[in-house]
Amino acid sequence: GEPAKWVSMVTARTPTNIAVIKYWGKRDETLILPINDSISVTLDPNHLCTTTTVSVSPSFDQDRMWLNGKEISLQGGRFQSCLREIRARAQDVEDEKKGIKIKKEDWQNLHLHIASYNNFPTAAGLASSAAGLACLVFSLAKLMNLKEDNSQLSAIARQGSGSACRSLYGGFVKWIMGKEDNGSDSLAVQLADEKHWDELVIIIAVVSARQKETSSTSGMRDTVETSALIQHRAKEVVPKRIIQMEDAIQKRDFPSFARLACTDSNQFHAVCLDTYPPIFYMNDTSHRQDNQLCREMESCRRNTSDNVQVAYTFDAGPNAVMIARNRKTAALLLQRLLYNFPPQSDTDLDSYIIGDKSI
Ligand code: 2P0
Repeated sequence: GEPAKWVSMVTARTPTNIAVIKYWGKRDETLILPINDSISVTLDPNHLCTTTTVSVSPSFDQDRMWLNGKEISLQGGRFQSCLREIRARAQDVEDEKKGIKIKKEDWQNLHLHIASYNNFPTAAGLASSAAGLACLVFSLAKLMNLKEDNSQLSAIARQGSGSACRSLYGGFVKWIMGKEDNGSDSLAVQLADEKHWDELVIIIAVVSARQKETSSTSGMRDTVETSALIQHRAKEVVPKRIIQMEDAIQKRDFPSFARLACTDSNQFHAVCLDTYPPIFYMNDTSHRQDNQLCREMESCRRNTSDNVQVAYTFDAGPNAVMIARNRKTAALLLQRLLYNFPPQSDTDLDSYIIGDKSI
């Protein structure tokens, strides 16, 4: 008779990550291999996360994907690279109760349905691709019973979007650029888990939830082709900062952490400005916040002998990400922000997102 029809499903949730030493520039566009190491903080999964359900059934006749309820194409080279890499590592799956028995070679012919939701604005420079691709790779790896650990999975997620590789771990994460041409050693490692420095609080000022104008992919391509400053950054500046940042994280040295994060963010935006044609990710509101945050950091440093309380970083979009030293500082910071930058529907400042650092 008819073979039993079944559906096997896995749901996973992955937070986004915020780089404190930035990734900007590739040495290989297809494999997504970067020109420098980077370090990030993974947010807790209650804010800014992607939830993805992947399912497989013999009744599915093609791979399909929905993002926030709308069907999207899976034809892009990056999706296909991830799917190919995962299928190549798929294992036998057996669930007697549900009558599911999949041999590893069957995965080549079985089709997938993927449904993904972001709980934050897509492509507004809030690293939606990081959480999305990390979640896709992780949930598919569970569905297909892969034996690879999270670092090995991160090298697959990397081929979907560079920053995605850092979302496979919580806490503080380093993406090692690697030396190999085939990308096998370009992967993420956890520097410290989510409990290591759990008094930090992250506040994101959503200056604009609109789609950004320059995609990271084309922006960093233009930078590598035209900026002289990027070579200096990748070869001279970042290698030293990576060592210093690892040390600051390990010692929970907030003043060093803050200084490194802020100067690295500013150099990233300087490199964008050094690109031809120049890339402007920050708008007037971000620049005003940047100025104010800089001034506050400076006055903290002068008045209280290096007792800096807040770090900030701006990604490939206008939104400010602030990292407060503890909950008390976060409460004070938020009061000042709400006073100086009140959220109003008739301005371009929409809201604040507050999250703990931990996963
Ligand atoms: C980062 N950004 O380290 C840096 C800082 C934006 C500014 O990683 O082409 O979306 O998919 O590898 O990962 C954004 O770049 O670019 C990014 P692709 P991705 O978080």
